Amino acid sequence: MKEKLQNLQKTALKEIFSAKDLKTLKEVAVAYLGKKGKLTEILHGVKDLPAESKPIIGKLSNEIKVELEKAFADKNKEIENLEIAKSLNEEWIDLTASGEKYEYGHLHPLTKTQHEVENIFHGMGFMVADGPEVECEKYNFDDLNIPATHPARDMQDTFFLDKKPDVKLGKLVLRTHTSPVQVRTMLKYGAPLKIIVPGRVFRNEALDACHEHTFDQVEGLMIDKEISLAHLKGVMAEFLSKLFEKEVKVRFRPGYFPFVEPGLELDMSCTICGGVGCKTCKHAGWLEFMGAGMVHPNVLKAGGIDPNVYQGWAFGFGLTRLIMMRYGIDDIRVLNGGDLRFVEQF
Ligand code: FA5
Repeated sequence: MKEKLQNLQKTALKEIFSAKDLKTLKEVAVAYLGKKGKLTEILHGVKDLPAESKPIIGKLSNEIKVELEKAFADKNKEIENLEIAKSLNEEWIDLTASGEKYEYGHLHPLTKTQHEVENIFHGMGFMVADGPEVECEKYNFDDLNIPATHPARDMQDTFFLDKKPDVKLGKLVLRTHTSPVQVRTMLKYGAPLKIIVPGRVFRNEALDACHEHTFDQVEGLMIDKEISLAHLKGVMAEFLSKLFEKEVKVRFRPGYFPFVEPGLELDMSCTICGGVGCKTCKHAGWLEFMGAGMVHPNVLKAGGIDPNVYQGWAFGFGLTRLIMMRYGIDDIRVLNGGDLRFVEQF
């Protein structure tokens, strides 16, 4: 009997130590210490043993019972701790981690470049002026010396608003360029004047990769005493070199705009090849950049400035085309197309 008890003790301890989870451990406990457990049955049978072995077996059985109960309790704690550690490991939170990244919106490349353009001109003492997108014929055309016969005043080129024309201001139009802000600011501030005017303009265009009906321009105007085209050349070379972060040269070619005299086209040296000639500049070394010229005396007069005292120059370039050149965009329509896959690249 003693031997049987000792074997039971050995196997019970072995099973307790090798239990991997609480369920198995509980099954082992029931098998030995439960109501019908192996040790319980022996304990119940002690009373029927011969008198001489009763105290010995009774004592031994009780000792084994206490030992097994302690072993169960210890193992139970060990398994519980292991399970807690395991779940902590699985649910572990790194409070120092930087967290989930949120997608923030950002400025459109057009707006970003507009801000850069404004900053550079600000640095050269230019004020940023603004004007209405719904303009009247007087400022968009008449005051700019654009005659009634000019093709821009044709329904096919300009969006006219379906409103009764004003006797003095004429019909309402979506401004076709930023130039109407020239006379508006001359009337408001007088001379001397140094402004740029970034803004949206509209033309009833046949659309293609280079032509939009809605695009952005930047107007420039400098009026003072003894102002010449040399100032324009200096300002534009400085502006373009700052924007492209490399030396950019400029050159003039004759051009015609009714509101300047003489009128000119300004080319910039190709920013890709530096003027040597490449595919982008069609091997010319130069890229067409903008229209400009000395402000026509009639425009100065319309702005209330005496052309015998003051003179100046004006320019207008396409901000949208500048951005295409800057980022190598080959179709203007993607800029205002609203496709996030395009915008997210910037
Ligand atoms: C003008 O609009 C004149 N107001 C510029 C000017 C101002 C000349 C002051 C002299 C003195 P032009 O029509 O060429 O000029 O347009 C100027 C620029 O706008 C062009 O060089 C081009 O870059 C851009 N542009 C013209 N039409 C479109 C269009 N449909 N889509 C995108 N950009 C255009």
